[in-house]
Amino acid sequence: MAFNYITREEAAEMIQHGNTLGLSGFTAPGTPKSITEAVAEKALKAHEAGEEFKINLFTGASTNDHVDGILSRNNALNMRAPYQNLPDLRKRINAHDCHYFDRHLSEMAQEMRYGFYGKMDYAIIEAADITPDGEVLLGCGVGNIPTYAMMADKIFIELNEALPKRLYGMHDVVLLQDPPRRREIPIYAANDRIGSPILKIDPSKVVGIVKTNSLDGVKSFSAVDETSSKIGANVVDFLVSEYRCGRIPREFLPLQSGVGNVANAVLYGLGESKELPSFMMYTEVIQDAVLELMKKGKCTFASTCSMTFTDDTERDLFSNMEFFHDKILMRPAEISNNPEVIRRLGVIAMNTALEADIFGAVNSTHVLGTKMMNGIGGSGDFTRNAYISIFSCPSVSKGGLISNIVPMVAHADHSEHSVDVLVTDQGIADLRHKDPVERAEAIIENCAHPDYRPLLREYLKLGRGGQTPHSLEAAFAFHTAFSETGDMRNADFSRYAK
Ligand code: 0RQ
Repeated sequence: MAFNYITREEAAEMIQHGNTLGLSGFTAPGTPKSITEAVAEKALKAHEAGEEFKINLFTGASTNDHVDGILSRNNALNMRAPYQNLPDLRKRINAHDCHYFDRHLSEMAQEMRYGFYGKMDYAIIEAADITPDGEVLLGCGVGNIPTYAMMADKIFIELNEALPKRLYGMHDVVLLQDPPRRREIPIYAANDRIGSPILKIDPSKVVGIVKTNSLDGVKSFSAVDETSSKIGANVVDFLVSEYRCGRIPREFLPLQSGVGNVANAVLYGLGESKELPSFMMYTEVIQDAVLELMKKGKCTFASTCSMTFTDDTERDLFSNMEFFHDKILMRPAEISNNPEVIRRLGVIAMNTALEADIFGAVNSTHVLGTKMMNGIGGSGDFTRNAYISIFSCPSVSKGGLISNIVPMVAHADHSEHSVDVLVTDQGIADLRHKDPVERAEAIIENCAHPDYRPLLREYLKLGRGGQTPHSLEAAFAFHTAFSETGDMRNADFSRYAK
């Protein structure tokens, strides 16, 4: 079938106020870069003319400035799910200009198929190539596009000429059957392939192809700072000691790692370790550090949903495809983050917390309990099902005004039932095999910043009995002190004394 090549403005012309769109990609890679900009411009003109114009948007995870950035600045998002990480959108969400619902990334696609979220008008797919009969070679991230492409009434393709055709073979595209007919997912090792190298779509649904030509534009990380490198070293020490005493098998286990500086520092630390063997990853994103580890032979394979590489690393990959091609497989989010597979493979999960409490509950999403930061992302998918689940964060933020170890988290994303190990720049608290008070002692003594240890010890003594001796009156004294005085160190527990 001959496709229609159109401009991004012609595509945007077709998209109407109230339409629901589903995009390919996961983080910036694989995410469209052009049509949504024209939609944002259309929204701006409509608003200037006093007309309503907002769309509903489903993605794989976070996106890029061409999507969440400009659409938010132009107030063109009515509803957004399942994850985001850009300041412009964060502002809209916290001001209630955009209805955001934050879902476990492994669940988004199936819930869309179950009919929980209504109909989808358009899917926009970034492609490296497309054949006339609808075989799409995807870009550097998959996300939920197999489901969105199947559900959407119409499809736009963004054919990105910067993507090499040699990406063929680096995708494992699968569409799961839904209950009660779902079967097991036959992945028994991180490098098992179960699906197709291409996404098959109905070519009659394609209403236009827009050409683009740009890399994914992932921002570089700042150099690993002292705190991140201490956290990274502590995580590596923990893994080495587990390995030494045989609680991790000799051939090691696949790793999952979140995004950001700490995740990068941990991976570089693992690369330096002489004692740990080479390993595979079963994760949702791979960052620059993973490519370095592959060059060193330390990481032998990565199953992921996206290659979240900075542009320089993306260029490095594209010019060394012979070396990397068979070492990376990109899968849909419902496979990369699938609880069944994570538990079967024994994935070691490493994620970042905003704050953790002395009993081991973790807040990953809400700054000081109320303001949405990014979302739960894939952290819940991995944490709940991991062989060992590790959370890390700096012991303090904002120069010490905020303790990231608090009496009680102001919002709970991961309960103490799922968190095995907590790591900060101060040290490691192994929470396994410990009752709540033992966990609190380990977290206060090993993970809290020394400035906050006396206050946390005082809080623990205030508890009014029970297995988890919280003081419900004083549980948010740190947060209250911060909102009243700008410094959690001003928490005053004397007023709660028995
Ligand atoms: O603020 O930017 O103004 O300096 O929060 O903190 O320490 O740089 O942490 O960038 O690694 O993000 C949990 C948000 C951590 C992230 C979270 C302030 C701090 C700073 C950022 P500034 P850091 P990171 C894989 C798995 C959920 C999703 C997930 C996340 C800013 O890791 O979104 O795990 N996780 N996905 O100063 C107030 C506190 C604070 C605080 C830090 N307790 N109170 N502010 N900050 N702690 C990825 C995917 O799912 C795709």
